[in-house]
Amino acid sequence: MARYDERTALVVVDVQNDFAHPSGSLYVRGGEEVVPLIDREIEAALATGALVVYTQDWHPPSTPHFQKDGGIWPVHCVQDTWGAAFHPDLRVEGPVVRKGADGRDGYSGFSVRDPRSGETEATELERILRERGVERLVVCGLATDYCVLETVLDARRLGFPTTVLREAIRAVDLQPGDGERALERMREAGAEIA
Ligand code: VGL
Ligand code: ZN
Repeated sequence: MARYDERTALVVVDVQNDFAHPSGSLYVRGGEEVVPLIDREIEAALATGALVVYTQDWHPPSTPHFQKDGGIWPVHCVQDTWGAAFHPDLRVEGPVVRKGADGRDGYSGFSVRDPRSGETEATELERILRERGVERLVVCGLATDYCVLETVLDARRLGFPTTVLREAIRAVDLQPGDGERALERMREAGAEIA
């Protein structure tokens, strides 16, 4: 269990059916195992008055992010579908940041990317954290080698001391070892892997 206080926020990355449920279209192996662990973190965070923020991958039905439209991923987390909904056992009590609503994508909770021009733009995540006086982050969720990785790298660029909850993340591992390499990159960026 991480330590929480009013200057710490727990960031819960993409704990959605398509990643966390065994019948999800981009199921991350072991994804459902992190849900009870994350719920315990959420409870501990809320008990100390810490903010809990959630991100949600939120794609339109067609986007260059999907294989069928020229990208690499099976269709997943399409807006307002079962796959995009949070896992039913996840306790949701805090602001939700949706990424990709307008067809932009990218993996970080802090920014979205225009798939054609490559330009990036901030989401509301940083503003939410700064407005509440958050100084330090604890990150968990899915997937280690994509959205967790990019969210943590952005958090470090923005200067937040960041702890990653190793037991409460899982990797896609398109290539064996991707998850381990992602952990190494997060460590090199100054994140604490707990
Ligand atoms: C993610 C692949 C595609 C993630 C999102 O949440 O890590 N991975 N879209
Ligand atoms: Zn996605």
